Amino acid sequence: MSDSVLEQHGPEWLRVMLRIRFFEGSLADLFERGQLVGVVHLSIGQEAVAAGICSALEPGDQITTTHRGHHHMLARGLEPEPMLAEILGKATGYCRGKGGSMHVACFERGVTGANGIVGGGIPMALGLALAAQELGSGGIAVAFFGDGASSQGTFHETLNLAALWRAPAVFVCENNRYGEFTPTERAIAGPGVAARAAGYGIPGVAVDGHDVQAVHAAALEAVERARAGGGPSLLECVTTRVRGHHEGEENYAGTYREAPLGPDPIDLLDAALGQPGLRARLEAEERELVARALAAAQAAPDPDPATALEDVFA
Ligand SMILES: Cc1ncc(C[n+]2csc(CCOP(=O)(O)OP(=O)(O)O)c2C)c(N)n1
Repeated sequence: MSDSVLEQHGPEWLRVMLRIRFFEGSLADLFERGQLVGVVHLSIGQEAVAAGICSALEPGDQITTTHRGHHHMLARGLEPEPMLAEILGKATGYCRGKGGSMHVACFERGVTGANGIVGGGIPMALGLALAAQELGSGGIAVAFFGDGASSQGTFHETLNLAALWRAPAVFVCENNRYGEFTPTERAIAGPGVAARAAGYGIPGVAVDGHDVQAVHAAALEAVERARAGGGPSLLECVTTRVRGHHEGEENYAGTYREAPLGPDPIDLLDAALGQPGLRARLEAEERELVARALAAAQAAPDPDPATALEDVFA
């Protein structure tokens, strides 16, 4: 990676990664205090994947994400306040409080949806890519999914069709080395997720997902290929899930982790940037932004029960 790429994107990467860290830290606190209803899956430790991929996209591109998707949405430019409102079930949330953490969507910003179904977003991204191809919009679609999802039928069916149809899509596997409580080596056959691309005759690359520069460089290549009509690629970002599978996992904590945690992606970028004072300034700004967003989201009204059947399509 050239220094100019780091200069161009580095401060924004650092900002967005800090935003994600504080945003999710506030969710962990809320959960611990019993103020967050339902299940929440955090991406702390995985911020570089979201920042590196989303900074390679254009405004008209689209993403699909998973049950663990706050980082993708924040990196795509969704605002912390309506996201927090959505997660808290408030009327001012992106989906008027009816979606919650696992179903945030914002079509205007190209976030077609989080998804509680493991592997569910992968075929959706193919549909989005085909629509872009058909309409000649010039856009591409990115599917984010976990290592666990890479053994789902949806993954294999989608890669097969995407390769056949040269769909403008990038399939990003965020390999955080666990599917719930099972380490990937006990769940995934063969030489790894990236190698699965060979079965469909498309490029498959594995990168260090803690290193935002490496993620971004690989993403740019895949995105440019897709946009230029060169078809889809598979990108495996090997990263670390620092928190449990979901918050409140205390029954299992410490019982299944075997490998040590990877490096902190924020520390890595901070060291690469080598700009004393930048991190402290951005930390203060982002901490404040998230605190304000949380206060506003908490003060927002609950949805009116009379609207319960609005926005219901099936
Ligand atoms: C089709 C389906 N099967 C099982 C589940 C239960 N489940 C929720 S998350 C999860 C693990 C997914 O692992 P991975 O794809 O690696 O994503 P990660 O949680 O590591 O981000 C499972 C099995 C589900 N939600 N959907």
